[in-house]
Amino acid sequence: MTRIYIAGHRGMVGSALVRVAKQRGYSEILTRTHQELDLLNSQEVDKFFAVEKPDWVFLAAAKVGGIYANDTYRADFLLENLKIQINVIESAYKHNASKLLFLGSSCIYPKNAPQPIKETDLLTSELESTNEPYAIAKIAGIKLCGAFNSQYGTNYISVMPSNLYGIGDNYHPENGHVLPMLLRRFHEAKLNNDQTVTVWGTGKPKREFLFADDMAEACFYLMENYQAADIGELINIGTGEEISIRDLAYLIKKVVGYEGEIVFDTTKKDGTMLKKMDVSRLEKLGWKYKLTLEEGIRETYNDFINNPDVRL
Ligand code: GFB
Repeated sequence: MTRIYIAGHRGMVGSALVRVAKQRGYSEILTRTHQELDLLNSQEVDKFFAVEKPDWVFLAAAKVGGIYANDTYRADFLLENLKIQINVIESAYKHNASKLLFLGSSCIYPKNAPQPIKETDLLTSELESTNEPYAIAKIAGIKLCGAFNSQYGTNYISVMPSNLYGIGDNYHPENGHVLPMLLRRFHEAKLNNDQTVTVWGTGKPKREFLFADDMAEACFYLMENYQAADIGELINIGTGEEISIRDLAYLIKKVVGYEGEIVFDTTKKDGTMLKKMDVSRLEKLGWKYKLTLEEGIRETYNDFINNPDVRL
């Protein structure tokens, strides 16, 4: 039976990977909390791999956050993500993991990349400043996986998801991503009978959103059916559909049932204006997303309401 290690299992993507692994019948699923295994500590990581010897590794552990967190904690985002990636990828090699899936992000692509963004657009022009440290760390992870594959014949796959949302997201009032932050803000405005809800920026930027459990299905689909050689250096995972932040806000307003007004705080940064990905390569490999954005937001809102601890 394949022994699977899911690094970052308590995060939104990691917990979706655990759910999907169980649904697909995997029984040897290794997970460690931050207290049990500090992924920033190379000795601890090496010892874990030496003892547990996982066959497959899903590297979903990372320091993540929205535009404000990325732009504020620039050194932390670069340093911690480089350390996590180097420790896990090197130990996977040293202890003969047969396959590894590395989770990147659509923010690795140039801020003015032609739309929809293709995998070949990587490093063709400058990055978006607000999340450049995170993007550089993720690009380094992609390049490290590719370098191991070329020098040592390993089978490491790098996947680039669009903006993700879903069960167990981070609802931090400052450091979260746009969708969970707006969901929480509209919910609290409804409870408090607030007249208005503020949305950051102009509302003009567009984003592509993928439900985390759809993303987890795509990860297992690729790991079960393809090798790194079939996929190339990286592959986009998304819906290929985009929505403006403004329209997203009105959609969330509808799902939450908030009756007040929406105002835009243009003193806050917009970040990248467009981030729609070309997902045709993944579709050719036989995978397509399931949940529409409205269905996904409704499921996420139910999780938010029924699990108050996600708001911590
Ligand atoms: O999810 P988000 O913070 O990050 O989306 P990015 C930011 C966009 O949503 C900007 C607008 O245009 C913001 O102005 N926005 C509106 C808000 N209201 C809010 C709000 O209340 N909170 C937030 N956070 N944004 C991230 C990268 O970029 O994309 C990460 O920073 C990662 O590293 C992620 O790559 C996928 O989409 O701009």
